[in-house]
Amino acid sequence: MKDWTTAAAELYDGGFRPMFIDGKWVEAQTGETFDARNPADGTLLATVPKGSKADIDAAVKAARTAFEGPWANWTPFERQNLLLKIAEKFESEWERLCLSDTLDMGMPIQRTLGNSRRVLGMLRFYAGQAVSIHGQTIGNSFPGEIYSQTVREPIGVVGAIIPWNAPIAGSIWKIAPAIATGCTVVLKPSEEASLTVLMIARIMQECGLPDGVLNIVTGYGVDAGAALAEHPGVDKIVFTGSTATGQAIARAATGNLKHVSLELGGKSPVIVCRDADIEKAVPVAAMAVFANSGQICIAGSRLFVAREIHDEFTRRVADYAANLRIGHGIQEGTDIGPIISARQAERIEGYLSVGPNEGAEILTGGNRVAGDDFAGGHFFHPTVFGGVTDEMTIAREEIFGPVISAMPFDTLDEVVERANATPYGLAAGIFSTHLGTAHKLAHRLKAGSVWVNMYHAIDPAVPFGGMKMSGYGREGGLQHVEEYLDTKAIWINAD
Ligand code: TXE
Repeated sequence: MKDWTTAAAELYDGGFRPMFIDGKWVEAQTGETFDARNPADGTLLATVPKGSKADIDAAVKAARTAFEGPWANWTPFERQNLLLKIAEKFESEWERLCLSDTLDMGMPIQRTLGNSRRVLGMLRFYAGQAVSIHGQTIGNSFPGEIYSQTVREPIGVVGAIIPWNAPIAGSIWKIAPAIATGCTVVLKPSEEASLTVLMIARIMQECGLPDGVLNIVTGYGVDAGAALAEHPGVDKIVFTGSTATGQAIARAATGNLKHVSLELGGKSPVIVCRDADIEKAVPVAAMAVFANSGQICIAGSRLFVAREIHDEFTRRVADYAANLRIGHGIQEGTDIGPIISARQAERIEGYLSVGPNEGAEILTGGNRVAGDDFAGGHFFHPTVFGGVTDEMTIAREEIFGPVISAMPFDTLDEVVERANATPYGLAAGIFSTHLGTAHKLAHRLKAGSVWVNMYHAIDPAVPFGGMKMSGYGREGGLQHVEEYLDTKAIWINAD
C-alpha cells in the first residue's frame, strides 16, 4: 500500500503557488492571495494569487499575441506532437497529478487514479484531431471557372471557466481541443481547486507549449470569472458549472457576441425496469450518485424503480450505501470523500432537512459523519430517501451531494413523462434486460447522454453535453473540435 501521507506532505507545504500568464509564473497584480485548503481536514495546502480584472486583461493580451504570433505558424503535425508529448508526461506524472487533485478537492485517490484512461485518452484523441481538420471544395452555381472552398480556422482566444469537481479532466477537456485547433486559452479554475490546474500548466510548459498559448488566472468567479466572461478580447467561452452561473456567463458574453458552450447542472433520472438485473443494477445505481460524494454533474439522483421491485431494490441500494467507506481521499479503500466546502455542506444539510419535512423517509444516512477522524472536513453519510414524490424539493433541485431520491413507477409512458419533467437534460440511466424496452426508453428520454445497464461512462471519442437547461455544445467526439473552429468560404475566379 502506498504511503500517500508522506507524498502529500512533500507536494504541498502551505507555500505560495503563482499563477501562469504569458509563460511566466506571477502574483496577482494586487498582490492579494487566497488559501487552498484540503477539504478533508481544512489544512492549508498553499496560497494562490487572487486574480482579478487586471490579471485577466494581461492574460487575454498574452493569449491574443500568441494567437496572432508564432503559434499561428505551428503546423497541425507540430501541435499533434505537442499533445502526444504532454500525454506522455502526464502518464509519468499521473500519481502526482492525482494526489494533488485528491488533496485539493477530496476525490478518493483510487478514483482519480482510475481516470487516467479517460484523461490520457483525451490528449491522444485530440492529437489525432489536430491533423484531421480540413475544409471542403464546393461546386457552386456560377458559370465559368469560379471555385469555392472552405477553410477551417481556429476561433481565437478561448476563455475557459471550470468547477472544482474534476479539475484534471475538466481542464484538459478545455485545453486539448484548443491546442489541436490552434486556439489559445485563458483558463480560470474554481477558487475551490486551483492547484492541480497550475501543475498541469507547468507540465505543458515543460513540454514546450509556447508562451501565451495557455494562461491560468486563479481567483474568484465574481471578479476574475466575470471579467473573463465579458472580456471583449475573448472569442469564445467554454464553461462547466452551475446553471445559474452559466446563465450569467451567457449574458456577459453577449457584449461582443462570443461563442458560448455551457455544460451545466442536472437532475438525472435512473430508471430501473421490473425486468432489470437487480444484482448488477444495485451498485451501479448507487454509485451513479455516490461517486465523488454526489458532486458530479451527471449524478443519477432521481431513482425511478418499477413498483413490483421498488421496495427490494431501494432497500438493497440503501444497504449498499450504508456499507460504503467514508474517509479522507488519500486513505486507500475510501469510497466517499469529503464535501468540497462549508458552503456546499450547508446546502446539502438544507436538503437533508427539507426532505423529511416534506414527507420523505430516510432509508439510510441523512446526516453528517461525526468523530475525530472527520474533524475539519465536511463528510456525509450516503443518503437514500424513500417515499419521495415528484413535487418534493429533493426530487427537483440539484443537491450536488450523496443523496438519492427513490420513487416507484407503474408504466413506461408514465416514467418517461416524469423523468423528462425537469428543466435539466444532462444524463439518464436505464436498467432493463429487454432490448426493446431499453431502446425505446433511450430514444424518448430528453438527455445528452443515456446509459443502458451502465452509468458514468465518458470517453473522449463520444460527445458529452446537455439538453435543455443543462447547457449546449458538446465536449468529446468529432463535434468538439468544431466548436473551436470557424469556417471561411474562399471564392476564386480563375477565368
Ligand atoms: O458553481 P459555479 P459552484 C452546481 C452544483 C453546485 C452549485 C454551486 O449544484 O452545488 O453549482 O457550485 C465560476 N462569472 N455545479 O458555486 O458558481 C467559479 O469561480 C464567471 C454543477 O462551485 O457555477 C467557478 O470557477 N464565472 C457543476 C465556476 O464558475 C463565475 C459543477 C463554477 O462555479 C461566476 C459545479 C461569474 N459570475 C457546480 N460565478 C457541473 N455541471 O458539473 C462563478 N464563476
